[in-house]
Amino acid sequence: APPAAVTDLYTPFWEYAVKVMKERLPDLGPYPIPEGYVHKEAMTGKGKRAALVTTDAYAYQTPKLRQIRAAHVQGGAALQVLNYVIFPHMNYRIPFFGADLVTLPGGHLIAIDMQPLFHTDEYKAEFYDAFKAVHAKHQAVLPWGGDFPAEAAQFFSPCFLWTRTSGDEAIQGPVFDAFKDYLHTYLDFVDAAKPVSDPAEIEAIKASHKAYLTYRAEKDPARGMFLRFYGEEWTEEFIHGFLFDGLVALEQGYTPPVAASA
Ligand code: DBV
Repeated sequence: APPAAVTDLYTPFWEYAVKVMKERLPDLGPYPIPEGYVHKEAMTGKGKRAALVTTDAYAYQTPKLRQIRAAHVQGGAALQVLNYVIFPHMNYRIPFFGADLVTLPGGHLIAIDMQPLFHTDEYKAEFYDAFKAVHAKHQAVLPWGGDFPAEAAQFFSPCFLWTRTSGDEAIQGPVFDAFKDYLHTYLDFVDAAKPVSDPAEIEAIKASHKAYLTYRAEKDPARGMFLRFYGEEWTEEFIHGFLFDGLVALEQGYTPPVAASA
């Protein structure tokens, strides 16, 4: 018989990320999570198919990184999600870190990227040229994930790692290896990042964050799942009040913090 599917594939990813962030981001501190959204559970299905689905939220920040957050959904071997995004403060040109690690009854869907703010040649040279060979190495051992919504293409980088696969070994081996490389490279960007002070450039960065946040909040592929499990009020607050809360921040007059030393 095939080995029983692993019911907790993504905890090692998140534990690794927290360990590395604690090592590499000395200013790491907690980021507030709205009351009642740290942990949620509900029963789904009936009879023999009844199962508990839990969602846990985690969040941090640093002087350069406005919000580092993750949502971890666990409902047995056929329902596991770790969605992990880092949103820099809007006076830095660095990309977003984005990982969407999804296991559903049909298999695993994995998206890992450092999502660009701009699509200029200069931006590509700054952040992606040096990493292209690493991306190619990882993508070569994972089947390309196929079509994704055309609208989403503008939010991915030339180093978008995208796979649909089955078998837990692929997650524990090549996907985990790729995740580590992307996270370390991203933290290299954070180390090197210098604040932007030109108001016009800050406005351009804010506009790019706004477009990304708007797309992701409106098109969140998890909305249907969350609605089924936890209802509308919880779902919309989780999406707008936590997962993509930068939109609210911008509406409320967000301005990037003044850097202590440039
Ligand atoms: N995706 C999220 C959050 C999730 C989540 C916050 C906490 O942004 C889970 C949960 N993603 C999730 C689920 C699915 C996907 C799919 C449950 C499966 C939905 C389904 O099949 O029912 C990358 N995630 C996807 C898809 C892509 C991504 C391309 C396939 C969507 C499709 O085919 O319609 N990451 C995702 C994405 C962006 C990103 C769309 C856009 C910038 O960064």
